[in-house]
Amino acid sequence: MDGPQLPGATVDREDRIILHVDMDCFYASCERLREPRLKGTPVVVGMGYEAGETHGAVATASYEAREHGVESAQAISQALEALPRATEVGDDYDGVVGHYRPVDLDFYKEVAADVKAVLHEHAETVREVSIDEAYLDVTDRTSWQEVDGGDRTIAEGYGRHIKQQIARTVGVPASVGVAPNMSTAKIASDFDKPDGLTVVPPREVEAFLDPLPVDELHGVGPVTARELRSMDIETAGELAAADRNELVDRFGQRGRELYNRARGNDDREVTPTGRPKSLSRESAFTEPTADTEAKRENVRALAADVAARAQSREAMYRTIAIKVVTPPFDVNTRASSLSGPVDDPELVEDVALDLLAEFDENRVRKLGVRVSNLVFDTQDQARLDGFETAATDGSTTDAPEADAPADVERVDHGGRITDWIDDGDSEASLDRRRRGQSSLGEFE
Ligand code: TTP
Ligand code: MG
Repeated sequence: MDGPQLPGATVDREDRIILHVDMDCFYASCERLREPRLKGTPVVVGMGYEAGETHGAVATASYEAREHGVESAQAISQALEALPRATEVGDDYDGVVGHYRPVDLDFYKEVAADVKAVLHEHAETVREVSIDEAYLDVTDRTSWQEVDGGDRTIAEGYGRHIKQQIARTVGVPASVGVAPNMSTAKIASDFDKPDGLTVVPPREVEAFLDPLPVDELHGVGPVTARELRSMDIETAGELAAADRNELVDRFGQRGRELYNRARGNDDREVTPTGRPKSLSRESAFTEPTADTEAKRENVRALAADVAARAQSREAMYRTIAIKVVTPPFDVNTRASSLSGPVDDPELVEDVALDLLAEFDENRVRKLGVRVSNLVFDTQDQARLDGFETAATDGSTTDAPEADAPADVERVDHGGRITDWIDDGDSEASLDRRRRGQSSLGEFE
């Protein structure tokens, strides 16, 4: 939209204002909060690390430490080679030293809670994705209206204000991205780290994404990036200009998703934390199998798992669905909707097995079970926009969630170590599950 926009006015979807906040070298920034002398110095926070020891892995490093090659998931022993410990060098050492600290998650959670409090003050809807990351829908609070002769938007001022509030009241730096959709906002927050503020108004989305390497798009890991490169697709612009059918042939449903993301099309709504639209679990066979009993056994286990999770979250569901991936990557979803919400593990199993019967003859590489149209209590009915049709062939039609994992991408994430906290459904936890158990994950 080019014209002025009043805050609170009805907006087109592409005129939404989504803000993504990602704290800078978060654990290290927390350490600086209680030890201000560490400001401006190389700080390394180690998981499984103890003072004076060499074991453990780097959870995060301050940007000053990163300049010396220290990075997340590196062994502490390796980090120490690049950056000796401040306490261990002699008086005559004139090189750069690092300050090493063990992870203190309880303290970081307290700081994160203070940050989240600021975020909740500034948006009706906040989706907390991990300890240091959140999406805010601030459409009603600000506007894409241009100011300063068109140099800036009011939304930019709002983004800056939120950053400053975090810095003033909590004392830790954040990077903020503001854009009309979630995936662009996330790329924007990462664009100018640390202490960054990148604003991408609706009409600039295409130009902003165009030169970015494909790896910077959400859901593109090293494997996908390599495959895209083999198709001569290096940048988001090239992906956006690619033949969509060719991408779908190659990557299945994900091809369509990648194509859309590269064009800045992302309709996902910011859904508040703790209220998932669906709960699901999926599991891959090592080798595709046509063995009916193996498939049924798998679905029984997935159904039990999903039903138990729904119970633990006190969620009832109105729709039960399965996903069946047949070689090479054909994603079939089948769903059955009930007349009212239930909490009934047996029913989940029965319905899932019924839906599976259609695929008795098929070789299957992956199976999933999902419950959706969730109702958390009698007062609070979840949005009824999950996929609900009885047969959605070859494509999932539901709106993906904030943290919707890309299919096939599960094992395509390297380098992360595992001990961080989140709300259980976050990208971080999905990444972790992908790494630890490449055959078990969630599907949305
Ligand atoms: P990130 O936001 O990925 O990293 P960061 O905040 O340290 O740095 P950046 O400025 O690039 O955003 O992760 C947030 C915190 O999660 C991080 O401070 C430490 C923790 N973490 C781990 O414990 N293990 C990991 O492998 C990573 C990547 C992060
Ligand atoms: Mg961060």
